[in-house]
Amino acid sequence: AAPFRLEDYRAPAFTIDTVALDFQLDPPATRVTATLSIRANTEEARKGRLELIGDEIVLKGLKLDGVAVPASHYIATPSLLTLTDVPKGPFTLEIETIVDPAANTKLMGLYRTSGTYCTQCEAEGFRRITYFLDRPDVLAVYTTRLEAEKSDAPILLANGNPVESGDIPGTDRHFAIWHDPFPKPSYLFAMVAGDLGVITDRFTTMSGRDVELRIYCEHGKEARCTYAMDALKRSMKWDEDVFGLEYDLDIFVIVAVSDFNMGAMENKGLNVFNDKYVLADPDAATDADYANVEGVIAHEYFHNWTGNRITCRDWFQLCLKEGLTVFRDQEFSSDMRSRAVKRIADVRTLQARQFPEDGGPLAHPVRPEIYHEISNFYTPTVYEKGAEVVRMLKSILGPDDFRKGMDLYVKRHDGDAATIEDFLASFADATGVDLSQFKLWYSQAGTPQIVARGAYDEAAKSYKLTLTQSLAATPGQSQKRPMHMPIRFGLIGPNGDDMDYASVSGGRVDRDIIHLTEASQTLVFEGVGGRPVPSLLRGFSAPVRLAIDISASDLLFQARTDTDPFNRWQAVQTLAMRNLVAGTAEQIAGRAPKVEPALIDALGGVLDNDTLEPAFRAQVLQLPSEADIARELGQDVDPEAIAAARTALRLAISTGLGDRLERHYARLSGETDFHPDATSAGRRALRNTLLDLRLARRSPDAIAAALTHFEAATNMTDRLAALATITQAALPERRAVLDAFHDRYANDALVLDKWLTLEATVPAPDTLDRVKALLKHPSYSPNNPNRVRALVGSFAGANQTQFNRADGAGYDFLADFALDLDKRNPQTTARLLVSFRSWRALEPVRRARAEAALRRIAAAKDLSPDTLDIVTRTLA
Ligand code: HT7
Ligand code: ZN
Repeated sequence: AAPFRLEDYRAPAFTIDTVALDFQLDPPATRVTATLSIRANTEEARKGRLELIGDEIVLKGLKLDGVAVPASHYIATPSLLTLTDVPKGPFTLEIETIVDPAANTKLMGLYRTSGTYCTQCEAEGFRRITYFLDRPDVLAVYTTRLEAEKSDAPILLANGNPVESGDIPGTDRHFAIWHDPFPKPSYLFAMVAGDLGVITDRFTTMSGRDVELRIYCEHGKEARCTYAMDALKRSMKWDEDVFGLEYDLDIFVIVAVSDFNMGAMENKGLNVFNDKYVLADPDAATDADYANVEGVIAHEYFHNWTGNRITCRDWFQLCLKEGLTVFRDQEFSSDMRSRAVKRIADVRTLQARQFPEDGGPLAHPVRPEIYHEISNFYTPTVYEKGAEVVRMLKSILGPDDFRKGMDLYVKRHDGDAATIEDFLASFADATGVDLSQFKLWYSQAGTPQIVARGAYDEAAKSYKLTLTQSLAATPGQSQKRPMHMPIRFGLIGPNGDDMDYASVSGGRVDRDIIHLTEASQTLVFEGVGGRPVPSLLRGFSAPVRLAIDISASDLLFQARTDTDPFNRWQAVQTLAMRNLVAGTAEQIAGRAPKVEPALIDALGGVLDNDTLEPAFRAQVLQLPSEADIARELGQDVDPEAIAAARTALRLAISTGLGDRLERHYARLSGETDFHPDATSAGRRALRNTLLDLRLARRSPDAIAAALTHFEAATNMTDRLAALATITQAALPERRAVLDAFHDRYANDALVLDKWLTLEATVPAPDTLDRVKALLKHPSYSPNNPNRVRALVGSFAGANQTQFNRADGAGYDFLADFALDLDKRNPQTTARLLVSFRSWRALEPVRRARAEAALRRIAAAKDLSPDTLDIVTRTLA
């Protein structure tokens, strides 16, 4: 099929003002009646041809202004309804369709999950419910009537406010009517019907309106929803305090379901969540789970303004809502927790997920300009890099002007389907700042590289800093232009404080921001009292790779003194990465690895520094992952050599830090009460990191400590950390602990996902066979995306050595699995295959085997558009 192109955008020919939906719910045959009030917008449209999009639906009836449309006036296929003779003036179209929720394994449109009816309409699911102008710039006011058997679905929910409900006399059916007064695109439509448990609360908005809050879940899991409810109320308050944005309906409903393709969905007034982002209690959820629940609840809630009240004109503008909303949820979590630790975690995720995308065949701009299948563009680039672009905008403008721009954006575009141009114009107009060069961040794919070179002139007391930016070619983009990058910086003086300087020339510097706008710029700082250690890209102020010629001793100094905690962490990571890259080369050459003493000193200094928060110390002590090292190497990647180098360095660090690990571990032990707050979580994180480092020695006492840690754990964070340590070390004891864990949580699917992930990520040669065996395990379910991602997704995405087995068996397994799953759930299949994205960077033997597996998939008949798109682009 032909691709969609941004340049081809045309405004819709018809407007749909209101939509009345009636659902007669029945598992294999739900009857949907959609009554649309429609009017033509253009002369062309007034000629009478109307095309409405469908997907796998069956038309049962069609009336125009109450009269059945003659067969000669329309053509209906499962994917298109064409009316050839609609009136010039406004008219009403009534469309009756039949859909089969029980057979819907794609989880798009109307489907069943654990006996509950549920919808997912973003991006193109509404067309699986009824024929429609299923595009985000068609905004309508929806009224939804649901009718179902009372015993099957006692709860009937839809967008907006409840209007009416009651029994259908003489039957065992009942109904509910919901009305959403805010015009919205079809992708924000939702309904849920089922037998569910609920918790309720209330929130009073800043203007004094009372809002009812409800969270629905499977019966028996209500107590696990209280943290999500708390996070929701904090999100509502934060959006008022920080952005002045208030909730607008009388009720806000969240429903947790167990079958869901993504994390959650921001449907107006009726958010539907993957239950893993709602349910949390200390016995079943880790600290990371709590943080995720908080972040995803906030993200979906924040969409109410950035996404719903202001939506996207077309799907090319996806980052308009997603990048901005990720930025907002990251800021919220930073305010709720430790800003520094959150920033490090977010940058780690960005580098692990987005950088490889930007550096491989699937690279695309934050605002793509072409796509075949939009569901493949819910990517780390659109989401996480999109958030980085908003963060850079804030750095360039400063917080006050950023807020002015946001206020103007909301004021101007409330009720609109907007574009990136609209967004940037709001900031430019509110502040007078020219953002035309900055806009390149939305159109140029790839991760820029900045090379920094500094020289101090003792006699002149001046410091010269040359910054050079470059951006490699990416698919479809061979020429790139220099971008506007905010480089947050400091010049660290001999006592560790940032030094003052008298003046600077060679570029614009505002407070602590260098505005890098040229391909190369040399800034000269005059009146600098001594040789500085440059601290560049503080807080990771731009999503770039920074190459800087800095000595190990300066990095050690920076790790000890930098006033920017992010760059303290970065200094240690840089030291570690240099060791790991060198260590990998030694492994390949068969030489013994050498360890940089400055790294052990830096780690020890951070470990012993009680003024630093434990969560931060834990982050510093965690080495770059095997995937990070592979990315840094960029070519001829040998995952076995990388893993061996990393193991050797961990051993050297563990030995180098010696009994300090035990001492700090003991100091942190003894807490039995569980609180999910960031401070308590930080102490657990540090203790668990220390346990893991101890086990790098594989000494009998370290093994015993890990087993005791597992047995004595009073919460899931500690229990899982011990289990991960034991399994990652591939200890023979792992089978017994994994089995014990499984048996303890045999009835808890979300916890069993953790178990499946641990099984799939053991770095041992028998893991692939174990994964294959687990596909038949009763705790695994082939149609549930969480189970699939936990087992197969973790194997392919997080087990570097075993997925990338030299014999290619890991690749063959994923190919076979994908070909089978593609028949049932194309979206989940396409996402799994992203694990192949860096195949070209592998050493030749593995590269050839990965390519053969990809080609086998590409050659298969009847591939879904989703899978075909990913495989084709990966091979291009
Ligand atoms: N806006 C939501 C996107 C989403 C989605 C997209 C494609 C297929 C299934 C989906 N479920 C949810 C999620 C979000 O960013 O908030
Ligand atoms: Zn989102």
